[in-house]
Amino acid sequence: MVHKKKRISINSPSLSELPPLSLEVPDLINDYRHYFTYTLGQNKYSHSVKYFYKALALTVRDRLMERWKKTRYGYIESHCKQGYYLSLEFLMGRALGNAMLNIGVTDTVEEAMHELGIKLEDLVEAEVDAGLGNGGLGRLAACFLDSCATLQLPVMGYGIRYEYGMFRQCIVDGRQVEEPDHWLRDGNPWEQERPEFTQRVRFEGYSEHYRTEGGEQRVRWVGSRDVLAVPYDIPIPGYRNGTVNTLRLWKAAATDAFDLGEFNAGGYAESVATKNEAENISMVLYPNDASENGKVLRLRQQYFLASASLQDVVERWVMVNKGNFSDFAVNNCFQLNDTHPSCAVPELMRILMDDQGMEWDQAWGITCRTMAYTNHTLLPEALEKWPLPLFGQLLPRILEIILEINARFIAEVSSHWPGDTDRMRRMSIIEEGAVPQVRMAYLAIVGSFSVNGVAALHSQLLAQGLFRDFHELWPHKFNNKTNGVTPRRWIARCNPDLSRLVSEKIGDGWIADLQQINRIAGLADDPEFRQRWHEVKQSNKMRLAALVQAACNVAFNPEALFDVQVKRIHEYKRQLLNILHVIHLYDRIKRGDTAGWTDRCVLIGGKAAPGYAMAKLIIKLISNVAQVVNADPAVGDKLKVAFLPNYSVTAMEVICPGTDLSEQLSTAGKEASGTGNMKFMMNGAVTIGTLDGANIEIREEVGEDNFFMFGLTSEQVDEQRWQYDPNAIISHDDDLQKVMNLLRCGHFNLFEGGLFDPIINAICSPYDPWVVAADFRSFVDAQQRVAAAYQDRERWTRMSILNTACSGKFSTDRTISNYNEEIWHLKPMPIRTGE
Ligand code: 26Q
Repeated sequence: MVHKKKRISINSPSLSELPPLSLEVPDLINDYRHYFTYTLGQNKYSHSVKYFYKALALTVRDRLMERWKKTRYGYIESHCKQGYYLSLEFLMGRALGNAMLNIGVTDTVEEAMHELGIKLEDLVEAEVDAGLGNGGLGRLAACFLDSCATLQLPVMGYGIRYEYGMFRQCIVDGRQVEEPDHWLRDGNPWEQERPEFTQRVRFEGYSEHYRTEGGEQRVRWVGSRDVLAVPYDIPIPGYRNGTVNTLRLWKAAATDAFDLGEFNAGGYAESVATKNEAENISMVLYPNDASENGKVLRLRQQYFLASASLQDVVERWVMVNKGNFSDFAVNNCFQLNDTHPSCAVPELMRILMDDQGMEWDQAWGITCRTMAYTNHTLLPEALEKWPLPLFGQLLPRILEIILEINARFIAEVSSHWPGDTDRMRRMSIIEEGAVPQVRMAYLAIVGSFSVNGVAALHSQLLAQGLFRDFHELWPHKFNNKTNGVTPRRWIARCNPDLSRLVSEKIGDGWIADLQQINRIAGLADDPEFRQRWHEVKQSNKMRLAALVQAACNVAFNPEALFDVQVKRIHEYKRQLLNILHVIHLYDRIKRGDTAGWTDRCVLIGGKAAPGYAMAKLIIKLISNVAQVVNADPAVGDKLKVAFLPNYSVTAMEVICPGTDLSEQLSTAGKEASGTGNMKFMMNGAVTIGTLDGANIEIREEVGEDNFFMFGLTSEQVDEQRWQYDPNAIISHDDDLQKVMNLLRCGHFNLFEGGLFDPIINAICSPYDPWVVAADFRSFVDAQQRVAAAYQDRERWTRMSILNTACSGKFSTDRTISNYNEEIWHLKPMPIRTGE
C-alpha cells in the first residue's frame, strides 16, 4: 500500500529525457488513435463519447507532462522560495478546454479531430466539472492557481480529493433536491497518484511528556488512530509560458490491515469495515458556504489537510537541507484560504518541536513568519468555532499547543494593556462559556504575519469591526487584496467571439495583461465596432437562451434585456429583493402600466445549503413566481422568469457572456467581495448593485454613468437598525404594498396556503438584518433607469464596451501580483524551453 520506504537507486539520467512532444496535427492524430485503441481498448463499434473525450484528454495531458517536469526541476534546482495555497476547496470546473487554451493547441487539436470526423466541442462538453467547492472562495482558489502559473510563481495548491464534490441540484416541483456528485466514477485523466509521498496523520490518543536520551524535555502524541494521506497531483498550466504548477489533493486511506486489529477486538471483517472511518475523511465536500459548526468530520478534514500538507513540505525541506531550519521561514510561505486550514498554525509548531526537536521560541518564530491568513466573511455568525472538549478529544496534542499559544498571547495583551481584563477576554483564542470554544480566526491572526480581506471595503470593515482589537495591537499585519478572476477562463475561453473581436483590434496581449483591454475604450464611440460588439452579444444571448430552454423549458427572446443573478442562495445576497422586483413588473403588466416597456428575461440560479430552510423557500418562491408569470398570456414576451437548476462553473461559462444586466444586490457591508460581478463585467454586462464588496471598486473603474447603483450604504444600514420599520415603509410605498398584497393573498401559492409566510414575516420584521424593504424603492427606481437605458441600443452598447474595457483591475494576475509583492515575495521562475 505504501511504497514510501522502498527506493532503488538507478543512475540513468537519460531515462526521463525525451524530446518534446510534437504539437502538429498528424502527431496529435497518431497519439489520439493510440490512446483510443490501446489504452482504452476501443474499436470501430465504440459510441460512448466518454472514450473519445478520454483519448483526447490523455493526448493533451502528455503535452503537459514534459513542461510539468521542467517546472519541478526548476524549483528544486534553484532552491527558490515557495508558496503554498492551503484550501479546503478548489472549484476547478473542466480542465481540457483550459489546458488546450493555455498551451496554445486549441486550433490544431480542432483540426486533428476534424480530420477524424469528430467535433472538438462534443468532447469538451463530455468532461464533468471538478466541483470541489461551494462558491466564491473555492473558485477564487482555482483562479489563483491559474494566475500563479501564468506569472511563473513557484506556488503549489494543497487540498482534499473529495470523492463527492458539490451536490447536483435538481428542481422538483419548484423545490431543491440534492443528488450526490460522484465525479470520479469514470476516472480522472488529469490526476496522477503519488503513493510514494504518502503521509500519516494522527487523531485521538493523548500526548506524553518524556525525556530524550540527551535529557531534553519533549512531547509525543501516542495511542493515536492514524489515517494515511495519499497525494494525487493535478497539473496547472500557465498561459503559453512553459510553466506547469501542481495542485496536490489528499485522499484518506486506512493504514494497512494489520493495524486494524489493534483497535478492534472484533473479527477480521469488522476490522476491515473500520477502514470506512478513515476513508470517510475525504468522502464528501461540506455543502455549506457559511460554517456549520460542530461537525467532527469537518474538523477531521481540516486537520487532515493541514497536517498532510505541512508534513509534505517539511519532509522535502529536511531531505534537501538536512534538518537545518534556519532558512525555512525565508523560503516558505503558507496562505490560508479562510480559517478552514488554520490548524496549520499549531501543526507546524508540533512538527518543528515534536518531530524536529526544536524549542518553542524558535518554532514560534518560524511559524508566525510563514503563515498568512485571508478572511472571506464579515458575518460574525460565520466565524468558525469549535467546542474545546471535542477539539481535545480529536486532536489532543494540537489543543495543548493552542492553549500554550493562547497563554503566551494573553500575556502579550496584558503587557500591552495592563489590567484590561475585558480586552483579554475579548481577544482570547478560547471563548469562555458553558462549553468553551476555540476561535479559529483568532488562532489564524495570532499565528500569521499577514491578515487580509478580499475587497477594499471588506478589509476596512475588518479592521474597524470584527478584528478591531487585533488591528489596534498589530496594525502592520492588516492589509487588503481585492479579489479577481482569471481572464483566460472568464473571457478567452468562455467568450471566443468577443475575444476574436478584441484581439482583431488591439492584438491578443490582453489575455496575459488585462490592463491592455482598456484600449478598446477608444472604440466605444466607433459605430462599426459597436455594431459588431452588439452582434457578438446577441449570438452569446442565443447560446444562453438555448441553455435556458433546455434546462428550464422557458423561451427567452434574445431581443429582450437579459437580467441575471447567479450565486449561492443566501438571505444577505437578497435574491428576495430581485423577486420582489419581478412581482412588481408583473403587477404593472396586469395593471396595464406598460407605456415605454422594456421586455425582460430574468434568470436566477444558485444552490442553497441543504439545511438552510429559508434559502430553500426562496427557491420555491422564485419557481412559483416563474410559473405564474410565464403561463400568463397577458404577460407574453414582456417578462419571462426562470430558475436555472444546478448552477456551476460550466454553466457560468455560458451565462456571463450572454448577460446584459448583472444583479449584485447584497445588503451593503455583508458581501466580502463577490467575484461573479467581475466575470459579468469582463463579458460586457452592466451592473445594478449596492455599494458593497468589490461592486464599489467596479463602479470606481467603470465610472458612475456606466453602473446602476442603488440602496443604503453600509453605514446607513447600521444606523437604520435602531429605527427600522418595514411596515411603515410598505404602507408609504404603493408599489411595495401591491407586491406584498400579492404575496399575502397567496397569488403564488394558490393550493398551499401560508407557504410563504416565513418570507413575508422576514420582510416585515423590524429585526430583518438584510433590510429588504428599505432598499426596495431605490432598487425599483434603478431598474427603471436600466430599462430606459436598454431602449437606447447605442447607449447600452457603449456602456457594455466600457465595462469590458475597464475590467483590467479584476484580473487575478493583478491580485496575485499584489499577494506576491506584499506578502509572499517569491521570484518568478522562467522555464527553459526548446531543449
Ligand atoms: C466552514 C465550516 C464548516 C463547513 C463549511 C464551512 C464553509 C465553507 C465554505 C464556510 C464558508 C465557505 C465559503 C465562503 C465563501 O465562498 N465566501 C466568499 O468568498 C469569496 C471569495 O473571496 C467572496 O468574493 C465572497 O464575497 C464570499 O462570500
